[in-house]
Amino acid sequence: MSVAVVLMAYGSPDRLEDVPAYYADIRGGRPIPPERLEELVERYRRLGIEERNPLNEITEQMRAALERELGLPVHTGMRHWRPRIADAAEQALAAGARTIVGLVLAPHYSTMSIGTYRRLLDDAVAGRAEVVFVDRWGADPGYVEVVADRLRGATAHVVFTAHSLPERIVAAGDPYRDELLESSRLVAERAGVGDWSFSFQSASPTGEPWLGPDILDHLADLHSRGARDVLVCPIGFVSDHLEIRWDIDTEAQEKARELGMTLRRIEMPNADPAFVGVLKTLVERHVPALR
Ligand code: FEC
Repeated sequence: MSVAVVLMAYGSPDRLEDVPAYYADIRGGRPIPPERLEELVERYRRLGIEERNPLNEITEQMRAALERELGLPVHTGMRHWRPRIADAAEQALAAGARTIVGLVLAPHYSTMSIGTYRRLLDDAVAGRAEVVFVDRWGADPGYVEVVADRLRGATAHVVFTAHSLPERIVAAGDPYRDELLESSRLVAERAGVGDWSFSFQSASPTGEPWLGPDILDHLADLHSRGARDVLVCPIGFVSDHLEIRWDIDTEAQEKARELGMTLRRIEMPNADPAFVGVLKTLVERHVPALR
């Protein structure tokens, strides 16, 4: 049996000049208001992404570390940038993979996130190998411990966050919000943190309601209830990318400052060996022959 892993992530533009094409990919052909494009270019510029993108380099570090740990080929497949999920699948097949494990660097299932990654991988493989897909891992004890370890001893109010999605997914029975709340509860319990809450972040103005509360409103609410020190734990993300470096470290930080609050956030798992060990175990658990 020849096994390969396709490690999937949202993806980030390689250079500043790639932002228009990257954004067009995210929008899937729907028109982009010019001011929104300018705003996005400016965010990437302020994060220092001109000729190279340190955000994609983190994904590469995770891939290389997982490959080393597993002793199996691991190929990166990006949802919105290069190398594409389809490129990763072709590489795995060309190297003779008969079983392809699909693992997304996002712990919680939603039809709009993990469901889409799964469809992209299945379509790319098109029956030429067996696809074993890891649908969710937000309640995995190893992952819970990696995050809990970053919260132990916290005295500030802990705010768990995750990417928002259009509110209509809840009525459609999507498990995303429930999985996020359960993950937050498990991590808080494991870390011995009693004072915590949850909010969404990074909603897009697409003209329909998105899941809330948004972190910026939530900070104001916490302030009005007397909180002054906040520790943000982005439970729905695992690496330092735009949604962390901009939406939390820049926007939420500014909001906290305006309110006279102190805001810190946990270090993201990135390529921390303990987290790579969690990813390794997830792969092994899904392919019995690897155990
Ligand atoms: O570091 C980077 O350069 C990329 C950071 C990034 C991550 C990420 C994760 C998720 N997104 C999810 C859903 C949506 C939906 C839309 C949407 C829009 C954007 C835009 C940027 C962006 N997202 Fe994102 N997302 C990241 C970046 N995302 C940039 C476009 C600008 C904007 O609208 O603010 C709305 C698309 C539309 O317009 O129709 C929906 C979900 C995740 C978490 C799961 C995952 O990582 O795949 C869900 C990282």
